[in-house]
Amino acid sequence: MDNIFIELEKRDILSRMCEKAILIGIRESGETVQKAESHLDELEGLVHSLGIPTAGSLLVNLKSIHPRWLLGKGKVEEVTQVIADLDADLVVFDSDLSPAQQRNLEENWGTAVIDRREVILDIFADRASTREAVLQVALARMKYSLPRLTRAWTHLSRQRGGAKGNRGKGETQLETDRRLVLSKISNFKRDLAKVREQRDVRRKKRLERPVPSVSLVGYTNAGKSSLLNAVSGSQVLVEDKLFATLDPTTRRVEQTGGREFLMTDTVGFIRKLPHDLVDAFRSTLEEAVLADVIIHVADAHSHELDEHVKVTENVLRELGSGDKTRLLVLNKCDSLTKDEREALSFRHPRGLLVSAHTGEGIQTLLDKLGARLDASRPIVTLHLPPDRWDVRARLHKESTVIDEQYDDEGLTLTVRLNSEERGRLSEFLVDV
Ligand SMILES: Nc1nc2c(ncn2[C@@H]2O[C@H](COP(=O)(O)OP(=O)(O)OP(=O)(O)O)[C@@H](O)[C@H]2O)c(=O)[nH]1
Ligand SMILES: [Mg+2]
Repeated sequence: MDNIFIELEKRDILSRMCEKAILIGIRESGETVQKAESHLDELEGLVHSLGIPTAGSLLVNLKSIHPRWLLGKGKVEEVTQVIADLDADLVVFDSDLSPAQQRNLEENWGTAVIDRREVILDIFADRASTREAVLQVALARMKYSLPRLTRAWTHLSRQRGGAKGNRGKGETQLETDRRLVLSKISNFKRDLAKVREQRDVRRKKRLERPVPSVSLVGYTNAGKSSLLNAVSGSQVLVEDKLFATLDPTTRRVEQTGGREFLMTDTVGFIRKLPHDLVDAFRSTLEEAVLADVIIHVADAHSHELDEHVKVTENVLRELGSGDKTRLLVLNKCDSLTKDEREALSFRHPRGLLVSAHTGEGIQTLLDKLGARLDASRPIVTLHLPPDRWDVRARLHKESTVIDEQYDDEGLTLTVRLNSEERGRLSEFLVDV
């Protein structure tokens, strides 16, 4: 393998080699301490998801950005002391670091330094299991690493006995490395296109039977997979970890009254989700937002509920589904006090209080969902003459038949049809 890819791989597993992390939260001007602290808590959750224990954390008021280190010189020295006191080998920033800042801080502190984006990329890399997810994450990682190649090269040249006097050679090498990575990126894109083609074929197959579709979207850890399990009685992986789900999982849900729908659980969102990841997962997410109804699941117990709702709405808008109607589910209501419930209902009058754990509110959710789906597929009556049994066969295969009655003149069917089907079968429609 080319050296550059070995270097990149080393970088990819860097955080996994670390044993004790210090977290640095940045309080931006105008941000409350409480909000900055809950962002820091979220970062701790992310780092924990990587399996790295946190030894300590610092909240820094950032008045101005120091181009070399992001932090001011005094702060950098303060952190040096904290690292020594706690014997940490990793420093994690909640905000983005430029490649140069990252390199300067690593050299200064003698520890690994990563930012929030890299943590999220690492988690996604750990979780990815299907070929599509693996490729998507690898692509996002490469794009993240490309501008950081200078740093990879610095490490490499040091190993080879110092960069001094070698500078010219180093830069030529850097160019070659860049080209190698770019060509790897285009290979990934080609492989991804192939995998997506296969998924499209599977999706089209599903669409041959026009069962309505519902997707679950929302902030990570909101309880989307739990809700899918509660509604469909299945056993999708549920974990108290951020980004437990990366690949969309679809389940068929059948209800009484001839209602059925496909419900898809999907990757969760998070604030400052790296753009490369949104891009990488765009095709999987777009499929989710194409659903007939979108259920936005939020964790009602979280202090940051409103921010989570906003982040999710923003990503949905970015994916082009900002105006599609959706149901807001305020999950985990079993953990709320009576007062909290009232306050929440006041703040989110349209939100449905639900608990995937106790089942509270699930029936109401299904009723609302049913009403939305029914509105798009009303019940109609069709009458088929005896020579059109082919239509009957097709209806049974492709639609939801609720009832059928034979008589002397043929067959009367009660069916649910969407507008496209109603148009196609208009000659058989009976006015009732
Ligand atoms: N108390 C309570 N906890 C819940 C409820 N629903 C889910 N949880 C917990 O919340 C955590 C996350 O649940 P998941 O269903 O994995 O959440 P998710 O939205 O699929 O998360 P990602 O796949 O990581 O985006 C788990 O620890 C669940 O047990 C609920 O109704 N009440
Ligand atoms: Mg999940």
